[in-house]
Amino acid sequence: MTESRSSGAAQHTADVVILGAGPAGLVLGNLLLARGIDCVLLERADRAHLGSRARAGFLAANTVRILERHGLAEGLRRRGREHASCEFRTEEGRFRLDYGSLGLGERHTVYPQQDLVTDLLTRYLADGGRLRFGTEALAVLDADSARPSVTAREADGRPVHWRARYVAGCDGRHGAARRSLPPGAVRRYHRDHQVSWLGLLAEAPPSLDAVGYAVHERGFAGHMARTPEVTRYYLQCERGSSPDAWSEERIWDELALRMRSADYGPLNRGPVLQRTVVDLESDVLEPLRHGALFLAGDAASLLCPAAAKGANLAVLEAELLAAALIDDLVRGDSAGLARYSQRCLAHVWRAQEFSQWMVRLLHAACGPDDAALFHNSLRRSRIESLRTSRSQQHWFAEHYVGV
Ligand code: RFL
Repeated sequence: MTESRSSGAAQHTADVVILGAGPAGLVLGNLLLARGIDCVLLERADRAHLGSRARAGFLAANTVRILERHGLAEGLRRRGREHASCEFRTEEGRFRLDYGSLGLGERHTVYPQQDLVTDLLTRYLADGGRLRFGTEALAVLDADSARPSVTAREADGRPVHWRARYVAGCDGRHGAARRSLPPGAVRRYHRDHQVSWLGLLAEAPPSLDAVGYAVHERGFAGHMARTPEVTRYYLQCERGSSPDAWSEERIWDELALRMRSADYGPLNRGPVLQRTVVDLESDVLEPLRHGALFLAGDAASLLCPAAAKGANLAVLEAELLAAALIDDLVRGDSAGLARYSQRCLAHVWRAQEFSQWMVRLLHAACGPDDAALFHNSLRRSRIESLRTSRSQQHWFAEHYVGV
């Protein structure tokens, strides 16, 4: 590593410059650091923000295995809780699916993403990892050359220039890695599901010991435990709705109605800590590489939250990228880097397929037209298959908890 200053911008070097300290960037950083690779993480946010950004919560069994394999699972083993059941509530009634005892017999571990990020961050810094908080990457330059670099702005506004051998774009869907891809270098497949959710985090204990999926003529409602005190809820809402248009009273009344509390028991109410509107969209970039720039996590592929796959794919891709970079930088073997994109894309498309299936399962189409009636009949038929067909339940279990 060298550090110097010329033409106003501080100049630094690292073998691997990682953009973004979310699950993808932090897993990658920890694995590279453990093998003595010279790397640095550039993160736009400050540390407090990272430790409080509530997003995912359901970790697949394979994600837990990856974290355990690298000694990064201590926090989730201590504080995470196993989860293996979901409940569907529809106009026809309700049923439980104990997916943990079907398919591959695997379970989720419920562990809030901000706690995982905090654990990974603490470990990386304790092991002496370099991380620049408050540093926004602006562009990746010369990615198709042997000497790529990153321009960035530090917390105090000063410009900085990082030269690297490889750049890992782990900075999400709106990050600098995606923005820096030249036209035509990578193809983007995009799908807008034409559905929006109001994502809520409530300081209220979970109301059922299962993930709850309610399909209702007024729209989807979802219930997901986060901790014994906090629950995530979703309410399908109009595209373009403002989160502020939803008072706490309206939120709880609408949740109670769609979750059919009158039939199946009341919800535990409490203050709503966070509300955001999420438009359900998916995309995949192909390939996940442009020269020396590699993409992982949401920067590589956006999964709509209907099937809770995004953070899990981020961890899987980070492990694959770390192994490939280590092979190259330690042993001079670049075969893993050459295969990286193809290996990830096989997982990405399977996850996209299941997410898409979930989107269609959970949302009723509105309107009296033929297309809406057709969609709703198919949806009812799918739910009925899930309720009655053993092989369908096994298929669901395998895809729901797998990555
Ligand atoms: P992240 O977590 O977005 O981290 C990217 C990091 O990059 C930083 N950054 C930059 N840093 C420097 N320069 C720039 N120019 C930068 N631009 C951005 C950001 O500050 C941030 O720290 O991406 P990563 O690591 O790829 O991880 C992806 C996951 O966060 C995401 O897929 C999941 O949260 C998706 N997701 C869920 N996934 C699951 O597996 N299970 C779930 O239960 C689940 N629930 C959810 C979710 C996503 C949600 N939202 C955000 C729609 C629930 C919700 C509400």
